[in-house]
Amino acid sequence: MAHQYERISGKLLIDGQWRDSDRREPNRNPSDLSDVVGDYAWASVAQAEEALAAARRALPGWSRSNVQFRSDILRRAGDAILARADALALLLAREEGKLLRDARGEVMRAAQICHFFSGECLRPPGRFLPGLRDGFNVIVEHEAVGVVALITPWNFPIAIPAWKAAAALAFGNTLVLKPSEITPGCAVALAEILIEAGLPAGVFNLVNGAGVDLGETLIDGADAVSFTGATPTGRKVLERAARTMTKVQLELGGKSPLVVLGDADLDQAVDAALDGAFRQTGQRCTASSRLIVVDELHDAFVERLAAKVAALKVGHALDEANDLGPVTTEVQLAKDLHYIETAKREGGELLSGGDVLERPTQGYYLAPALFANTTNAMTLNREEVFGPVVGVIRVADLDEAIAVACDADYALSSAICTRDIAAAERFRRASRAGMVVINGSTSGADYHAPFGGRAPSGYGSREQGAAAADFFTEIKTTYVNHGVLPAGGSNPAVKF
Ligand code: TXE
Repeated sequence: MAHQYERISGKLLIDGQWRDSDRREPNRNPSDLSDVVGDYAWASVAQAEEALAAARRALPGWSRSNVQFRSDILRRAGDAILARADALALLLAREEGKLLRDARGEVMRAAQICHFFSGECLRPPGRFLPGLRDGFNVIVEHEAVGVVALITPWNFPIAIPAWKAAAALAFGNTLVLKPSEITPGCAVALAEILIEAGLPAGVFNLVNGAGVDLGETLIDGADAVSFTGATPTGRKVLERAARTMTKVQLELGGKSPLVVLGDADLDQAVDAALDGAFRQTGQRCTASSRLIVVDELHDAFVERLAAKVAALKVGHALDEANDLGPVTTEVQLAKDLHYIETAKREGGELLSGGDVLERPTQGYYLAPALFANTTNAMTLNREEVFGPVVGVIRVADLDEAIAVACDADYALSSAICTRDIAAAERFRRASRAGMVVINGSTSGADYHAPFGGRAPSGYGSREQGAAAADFFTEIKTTYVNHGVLPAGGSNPAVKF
């Protein structure tokens, strides 16, 4: 029977048991507020503590489990996600408002990540070194960090939990996942899939609820916390973690520049801007949220982009004819409208959109907004909107473009459209961002490459690919005195 997530009665997963709680909250579909996607148990602090204790009990067994055993579980989980891709995509589109085709792409990414880390189980980093002292060998092992708390945002409700959890599990950690209380459905589905794939009780625990209520307990009780969310929230996580010296990995906000030079392929640059700024309703931390265009191409670029933005169809996430779904929450919609009014007040010229839209079903629909004549000093270009609201900044040349691009309080991603490879290299070297794209939008990362940015867009190790081992393992250097002396030149023990 094809798997269906008609209406989830979301429970907590603690020590292998699905548990209810005293508090339950409904989640509604931002495309159609009459559609209750599910009602979910919200964990108490005591239940978060129970989950941490379960993960602690499961750690000795899991961290020293057979790597093929671990690898098989992650492979089965990836297979199960693929088998349920349509049902998971429908659930994701209903709870987050992401277009169904984008939701399906995110589900596929979650499956690919599970398969990738299934392989990483078998090749953890580590080295064997000959000892400097006669009779010694040196083993450099990467062990599990321990109990890890994963705190995730609402904009990628299955991919981000998957890319944190699969990496954590691959390297022998046990974990407590606290998804965004706005989109818990996919996290519940992921937990079901991992349990069915054979995860022993207590290895993976799920506590839903407000991070402001559960965050401190999770940070205090874990050996490490991997957090993705807004920069101000990330700062609170870091401050709290300092008290217990909990290891911290933060993936935070962005204000990523897309630079367009005069020799760029105009259609490619416009499509990169349209995708990077507005796809997924602009709710991506790597969104191209500042469009920096040199005089030579500025007017043609703005004219063509404005026409494409005006033509974007905004509507129900399940209607494949649409280009954008709704904004995910009422709070986010209000934030988007605030930045639109502020940009107008500060002198930006609104070329398209900016209005709340009425649709057959009640939801949070916003016409994507494009501003021209904006400056890098405007609030719109200083602060993260995290919505379909973007400004164009006009510059004279590459030098000014680089100066404006680098003048930001974020450093997550950046991009440049140009045919001039020397200009691209100058931009790449100058960018402080953790990720750079040449001739494309600032969004769209590969799961086998490091993902993330510099502070204040990130803190600690990068995620994904082989870089994930930096956060999810701790190095242990072991000196073995086996006593077999060298046949040739020797180096008698030197006290150090
Ligand atoms: O963030 P929030 P949201 C950024 C994105 C935007 C924001 C949107 O750019 O700024 O995140 O996501 C929990 N202690 N990124 O609204 O509010 C909360 O319950 C501990 C960047 O979700 O920060 C949720 O589970 N936890 C990113 C999670 O933190 C707390 C990609 C995030 O919530 C807490 C995605 C607290 N005090 C979004 N308060 C990237 N760079 O990759 C809340 N939470």
